Amino acid sequence: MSLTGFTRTRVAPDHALLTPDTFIRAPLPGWHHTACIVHIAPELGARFKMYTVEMQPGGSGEMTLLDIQRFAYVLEGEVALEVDGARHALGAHHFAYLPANTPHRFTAQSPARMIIFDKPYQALAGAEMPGVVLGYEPDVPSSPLMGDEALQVRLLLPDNFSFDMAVNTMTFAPGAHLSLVETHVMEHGLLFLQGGGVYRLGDHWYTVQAGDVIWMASYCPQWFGALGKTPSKYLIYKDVNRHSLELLS
Ligand code: UGY
Ligand code: MN
Repeated sequence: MSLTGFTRTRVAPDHALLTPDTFIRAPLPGWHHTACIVHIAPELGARFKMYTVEMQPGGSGEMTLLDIQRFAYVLEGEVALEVDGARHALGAHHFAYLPANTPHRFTAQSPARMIIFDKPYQALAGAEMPGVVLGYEPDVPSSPLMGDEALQVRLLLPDNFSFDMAVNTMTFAPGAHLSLVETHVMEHGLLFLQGGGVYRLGDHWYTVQAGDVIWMASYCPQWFGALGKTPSKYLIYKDVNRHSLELLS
């Protein structure tokens, strides 16, 4: 309960920091016995949707829209995923990518939380359609970002032109930081998984911590420095591998 009217949440034209004290829960089509917290959406200026689903045991989720691909990352609890006639058990840190127009159903086996990224798929002439991807984040090999061993990146989706989105984790050793103020055409949706530090977004510096969500619009200058004595880690979405000239038509 806020008695002061204070929050770290900030919404600007090219970025947003959304902290858990300001989250609002609501139903969404396709999700049953599930509360949804929409963090990032076209209403904010984004070209994708990022939301948390809080599922009761037996709660379920399906795709109700055409041509929308989905990436789901389990934060907590046990979830069964039925897709292509098979049933998969997903626990914390398991993830699933469902290509557009792939019927599927998530069913919570316990109280469960997942973070979801939904995005219209942009097919590319000459590239194969992507397939279903399932994985467990700790099993994905990591590599240093730009040669910095203190900053490890895991690519959760294959790095090829079939995919028009990437979802990665980035783990910063205490004191590690991005080596430049990145300013790029890709937009981001980010969830802090652990630790915290200082995030520069545009001309603002924010303290951030586990549970926070950040939206970075295309070209939003961005930099992060990790604070504390334990590693900091975030899950980060970006759009990749496509020309954006269709936005002109
Ligand atoms: O992949 C990225 O663009 C990433 N390095 N950005 C970020 O962490 N803000
Ligand atoms: Mn970036």
